[in-house]
Amino acid sequence: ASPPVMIAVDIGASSGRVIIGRLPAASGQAAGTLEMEVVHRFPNGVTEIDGSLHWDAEAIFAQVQAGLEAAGAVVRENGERVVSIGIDTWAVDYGLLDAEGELIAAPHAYRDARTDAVIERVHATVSPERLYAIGGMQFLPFNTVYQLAAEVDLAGKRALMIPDLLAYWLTGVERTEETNASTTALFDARAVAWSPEVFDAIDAPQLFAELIAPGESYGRLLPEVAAATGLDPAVEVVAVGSHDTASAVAAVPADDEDFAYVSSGTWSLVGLELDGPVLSQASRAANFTNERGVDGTIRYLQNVGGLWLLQESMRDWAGQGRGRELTHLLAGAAALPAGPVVDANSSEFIAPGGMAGRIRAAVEAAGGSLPAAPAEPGSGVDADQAATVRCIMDSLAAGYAASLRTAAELAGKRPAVVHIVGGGSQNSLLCQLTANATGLPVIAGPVEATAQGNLLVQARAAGLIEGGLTQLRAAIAVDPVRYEPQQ
Ligand code: ADP
Ligand code: LRH
Repeated sequence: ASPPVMIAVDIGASSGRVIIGRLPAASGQAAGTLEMEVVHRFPNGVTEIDGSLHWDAEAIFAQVQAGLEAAGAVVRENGERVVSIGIDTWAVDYGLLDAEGELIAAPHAYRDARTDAVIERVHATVSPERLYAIGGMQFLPFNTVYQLAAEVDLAGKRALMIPDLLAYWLTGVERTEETNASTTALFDARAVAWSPEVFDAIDAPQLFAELIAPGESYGRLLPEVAAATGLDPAVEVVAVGSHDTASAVAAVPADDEDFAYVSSGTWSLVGLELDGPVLSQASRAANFTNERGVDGTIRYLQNVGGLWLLQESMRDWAGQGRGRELTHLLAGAAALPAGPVVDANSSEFIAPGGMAGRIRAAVEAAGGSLPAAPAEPGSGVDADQAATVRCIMDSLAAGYAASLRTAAELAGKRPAVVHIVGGGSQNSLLCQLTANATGLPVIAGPVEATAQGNLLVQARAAGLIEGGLTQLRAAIAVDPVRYEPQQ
């Protein structure tokens, strides 16, 4: 029989990839190790339409189809067989469908400011305390509950979260994957079900589709999708931790010791894996979230501003004609001593644009300073750029350490190690600063943890691997780099 493979569609806020995963059979006692082949990469980002920020979902879907077509070609060439496709993306955003099941408009992106006007109104009908007691969500201005409250007319409409929208376009089946549903603040963390109370409070119909858990199948490919991609119509689209962070945490290469993690990409998601939610007032006051993970775990974590601050600073400099390579910027920052820090968690950094200037302003507001931009930019990394990048790294490391300390206190845990996964795990300055700030060893990698978590859940659904997260984690491909805390 032809060897089975899985396809991961993993789309972050800054880029997407389509990856073929193979899980060779275990030999003797040792579990097999996941092998990955990236067949398609594409940039992602928000699009401004009439002054507000959106995702071009149709363009993203075209990239997904292109990736599936590329994967299909590789698989045919190798004489393999695709058993399933799994999709993960960022959380909280959704597309609205009309009565015919057509997408009404490009989905709003979470960095859009439209919720500013409604948050107080929502809190007047359902208090932040009550919202937390139900959903256990960190207050973030873009939580789905506020986005829905900002919609003008929801009558007769249906909503699908972004990964579910892509799965719907592949299969024609409407479902809401559970880990992502848990990020909406419309979800009851204890009942693991939608919360009618919260929908009522914002006067919205319960417009999301029935829940589906990681490992369950949405259904088979639509004939037209099979024809367009060259894949077999028998291929199933299987739910994974469709919230990218859920898939990333599933692929933290932890062994038995108590661990903390940082899923480091556009955002940094910093926290612990728990068996149950922490819904206490102390937890609310500390603004920790209880997102659902694969296998019913709880991702007890906090969103820290993340490499978005760096991405946006780089975009700024490129616009000024002094774009610099990431590796050069990081080397420039690593050569400097620790400098001023900003609160990377602050909502002042959520919106795009003018980031380097906003960081400078925040440093100055706190009484510090960064070198001025030169009148005549040099050919290499300028002093202000190196100092800004250094500030971002010091601020992220400080933010990680503060979040982890609080998480450990509130959850009554003592993590022995911090795993950093995702694109940021390649940032050795950030990894070392995190070890220093937390006083714990940092284990960096894998870079593509999210895709690995996605593929391993599919592999288990296909019967290629058995067991819980411990067994799945034993199959992760990683050559981790370890950083010891230094003074
Ligand atoms: P997302 O899934 O949110 O789009 P990723 O996990 O792909 O994000 O991480 C993207 C980030 O990874 C970039 O913003 C960049 O800072 C970092 N990164 C990518 N490549 C490297 C590298 N070679 N060295 C250091 N950092 C890197
Ligand atoms: C990371 C992420 C994060 C969410 C944010 C919207 O990609 O999914 O977990 O909070 O995007």
